[in-house]
Formats: sequence, structure tokens, C-alpha cells
Amino acid sequence: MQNFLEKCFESVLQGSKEKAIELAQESIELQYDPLKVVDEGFVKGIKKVGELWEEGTYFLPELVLGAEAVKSALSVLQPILLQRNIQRKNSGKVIIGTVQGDIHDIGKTIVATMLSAHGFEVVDLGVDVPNHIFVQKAKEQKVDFVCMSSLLTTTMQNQAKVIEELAKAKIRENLKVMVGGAPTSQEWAKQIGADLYAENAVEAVKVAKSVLGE
Ligand code: B12
Repeated sequence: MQNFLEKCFESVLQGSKEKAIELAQESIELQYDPLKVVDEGFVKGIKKVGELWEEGTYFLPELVLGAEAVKSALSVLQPILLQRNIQRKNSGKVIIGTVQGDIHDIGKTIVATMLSAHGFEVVDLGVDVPNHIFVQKAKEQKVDFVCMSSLLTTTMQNQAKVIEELAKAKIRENLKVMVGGAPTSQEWAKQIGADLYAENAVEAVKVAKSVLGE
């Protein structure tokens, strides 16, 4: 399997959407653990692309192609991840989105998929979600969790602003706020008054379930 994961990793480094799709399909036929294929193959690849970009070896087009390769593989594997759905009992309603000014959606989509797979009812608001939309949707949908992703240090402040707006709308006490994304941390969550923080999608499920006493 290690060799196979290497190929997934390489497909992202090469920015090959076709190869990534082919490998994702092959992993289903081979009945490999889809989460392992995502995390240790494709996601590992995009993280490496990010490093190469940071050091100036890769440029924006390579970054975009790498991200497209991961997203294509994810769309093939998403139904399989959802099938893992262990207990389909309703674990609570969630809205999730990437905050205003931020279009990174790979991590957010993995978190949304994993929460769905574990029985949460998930409404994905997408990317670049205006602060007031989080509040409006939370109110309309009477959600248990508001989950916000941020990948940029310049946009993470919007997580704090949404929390303030939830309080102004007098619904802050009715729900839990969970934040995540690479620049965020447990400390950041505490600082802005978020209830929950998780470093990755598996942790996000654990943390959300623990609140419900599951
Ligand atoms: C792919 C990528 C892009 C793609 C995004 C494509 C897409 N559809 O998502 C593109 C090319 C579009 C892009 C654009 C930009 N990017 Co970019 N990008 C990345 C890169 C390489 C990978 C991000 C990623 O997908 N990681 C893989 C996923 C699985 O990990 P993740 O997002 O962290 O998610 C996990 C956890 O964080 C957590 N999580 C995530 N969300 C949530 C939410 C909740 C509620 C919870 C609980 C957990 C959780 O769980 C996830 C799964 O385990 C990162 C580098 C990096 N190492 O992060 C840079 C990076 C984030 N980008 C960066 C920058 C600067 C930009 C641009 C400004 C570049 C530019 N000059 O235009 C633009 C910004 C555009 C915008 N307005 O948003 C910087 C940010 C620097 C900073 N400190 O702010 C980074 C860190 C690169 C770098 N090292 O400089 N980028």
C-alpha cells in the first residue's frame, strides 16, 4: 500500500487531475481505506506542493493544479467515505464554511464529509462565506454547531467576528462554535471564545461527538 500512497502523492506533485482520479478509482477497487488514501496520499501531496511553493520551487499554477488534483480525487472518494457512515443516528445539525475572504476548501470539505459520515446533518455553505450568512443560516436552520475554516492569517479574524455576531443575534448560547484550519489552534479558539477546536477531520468528529456525550 505504501507504494500506492506514493503514487497518489506524486499525482498531486505533478498536478495531474487525470492520474489522481484514476488512482482514487483504483483505491476503491482495491478496497483501500479511503481516509488513509486521502490523508497519507493526496493531502500529503498538497502539503508538499505548499512547501515547494513557499520555498519558491513551485509557482501559483502548480499550486492550483495540485489543488485541482486533490479535489478531483476527493470527489471520487467522497461517496465511499460517506458509506462508512457507522451509525446513521442523527448526531446534530452542523453548518460549515470557509470564512469571508478565503477560498481554501479542501480541508473544510474533508471535515464536512467526515461529520456527515458520522451521522451529523451537514449544510456546507462553501467558501468565502460572509460573516452574516453564518449567523443567518445558523438561525434559520436551528443548528447545533457552527463550524468555520480559515487557512489565511488575514481571514482567521472573521471567525472571531462571526462569534460576536452570533452573540448580537442572541443565538450564541444555543449552539457550539468549532473552528479549524492550519493557522488556528486551541489557543486561538480560546482567545476568540470558540467552544471547540480540532486539528483535523478525525479529531473534529471526536470533539463534536464528545460535546453530545457520545
Ligand atoms: C491548496 C492551496 C491553495 C489553493 C486552494 C484550492 C482550494 N480549492 O482549496 C489555491 C491555489 C487556490 C490557493 C490560493 C491562495 N493561497 Co493557498 N495554500 C494551499 C496549500 C498548499 C494547501 C491547503 C490545503 O488544502 N491543505 C490540505 C488540507 C487537507 O489541510 P487543511 O486545509 O489544513 O485542513 C485540515 C485541518 O486544518 C482541519 N480543518 C480545516 N478546516 C477546518 C474547519 C474546522 C471547523 C475544523 C474543526 C478543522 C478544520 O482539518 C482539515 C483536514 O484534516 C496551503 C499550504 C498548507 N500547507 O496549508 C497554502 C496556503 C494556505 N495558501 C496561502 C496563500 C498565501 C494563498 C494566496 C493568498 C496566494 C496568492 N498570492 O494568491 C491565495 C489565497 C486565495 C484566497 N483568497 O483564499 C498561504 C497562507 C499564508 C498565511 N499564513 O496566511 C499558505 C499557508 C501557503 C504558504 N505556506 O504560504 N492556495
